[in-house]
Amino acid sequence: MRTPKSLFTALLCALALIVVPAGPARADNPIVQTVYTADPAPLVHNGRVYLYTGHDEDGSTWFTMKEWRAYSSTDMVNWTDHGSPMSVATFSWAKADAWAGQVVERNGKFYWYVPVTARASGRMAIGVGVSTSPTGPFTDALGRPLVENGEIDPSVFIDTDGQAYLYWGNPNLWYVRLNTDMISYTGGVNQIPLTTAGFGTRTGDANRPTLYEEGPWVYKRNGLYYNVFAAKCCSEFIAYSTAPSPTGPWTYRGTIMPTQGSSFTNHAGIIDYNGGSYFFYHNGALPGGGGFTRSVAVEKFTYNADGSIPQITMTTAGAPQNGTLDPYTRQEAETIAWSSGVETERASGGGMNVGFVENGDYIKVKGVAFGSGAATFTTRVASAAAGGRMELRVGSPTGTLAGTCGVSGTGGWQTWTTVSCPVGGLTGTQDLYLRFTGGSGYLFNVDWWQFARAG
Ligand code: FUB
Repeated sequence: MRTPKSLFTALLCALALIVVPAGPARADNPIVQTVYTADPAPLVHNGRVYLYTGHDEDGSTWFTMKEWRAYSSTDMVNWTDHGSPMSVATFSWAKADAWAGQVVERNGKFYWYVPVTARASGRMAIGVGVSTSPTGPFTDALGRPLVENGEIDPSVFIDTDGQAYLYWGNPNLWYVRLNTDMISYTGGVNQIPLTTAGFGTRTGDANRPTLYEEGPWVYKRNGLYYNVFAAKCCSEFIAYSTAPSPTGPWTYRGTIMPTQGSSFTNHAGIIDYNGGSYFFYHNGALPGGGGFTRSVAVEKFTYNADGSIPQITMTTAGAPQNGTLDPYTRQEAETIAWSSGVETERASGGGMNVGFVENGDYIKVKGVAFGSGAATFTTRVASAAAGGRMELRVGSPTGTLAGTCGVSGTGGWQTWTTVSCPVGGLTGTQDLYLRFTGGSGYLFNVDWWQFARAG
């Protein structure tokens, strides 16, 4: 038996019904609508952006987080869901709290540094997952914590000379010099002095005289070292410091993102990709969202000429699309710019599929380059129920109908078949909506789709 759709999804459906019909194309922030996500950690690898997040459980009243999630994109608006490649259960010595981590690649292996609560001590510790693929699965690299001092939020950075550093901490700020194996360190655990010159001045909290709170994100650009962090509490804002070396001395440089967005925490990750700079953060923007039900979002920005970072404001529009999506190659159904009602799950044949689809749910795929025209749509579907219809619409969920594919029952939610239908009017670059219609209950699952060109 499949579980009923979550309260979260029901709220999202309700919002979609109120806001979406006949309106303009929806904004694309937050990035993920199928679950609550938090603590973004982007990674650029082989021309693709991988986005690692935490997962706030529906209805949380604390940071109730059991697993991490992974997504990827080449255009910053259509994100492919890779599910959960690592969870608290990956670490046999951990008991809870899949909090903010970061993934780095070295010598073909991907290392995921994460804070979790250690079973034996009950304290926060930093574990390391490892995989040969950016989408996992990840296994415990050590079988024990790499470091354990009760503090959180690891950020890892490999300098141009090959020396890697692991930073972490709340309320303090620590680092170790990682060895090239990325799972051991030399030189002991070092504490970065939290001076007001380095991290700004906080008033009203004698125990925390500087603005540094948590969530460091350390990187180098044009020879300057940046430490972007969550400042003050609560609510947090995002600030940064710079230094001439990875170990300081740090100079406070001011606010990047002011307190905004109905989550009392924020958490930043910054990358350069395809000539642009991108700032990832989280807020409480989805229906039911708040401090413990957060969502990851992204904005594009440009560094000032002197290397300083401009102030960035949360938007619902998000980053502009970087390129277009090719409908003539196979696209995973879980590649989504915006969705309403649907969820994702592991597909029996590997990867993910879209499921829990009900009448009126839809998926938006942004900037689909149809060129001179598409003739046929083909999709891989499964249904343990009676099936339904997949409407292909342009511009909005109620936009012009380009074609309809009928889906029959296949005898199982993972019993897949391929169906095709003719389409018309799909030329140029359009936002494509896959809209699901049919009777009551769950209709069918979708694994992938692809168009064929006219002529
Ligand atoms: O997500 C749990 C904690 O909330 C993170 O570790 C912090 O950075 C804050 O975002």
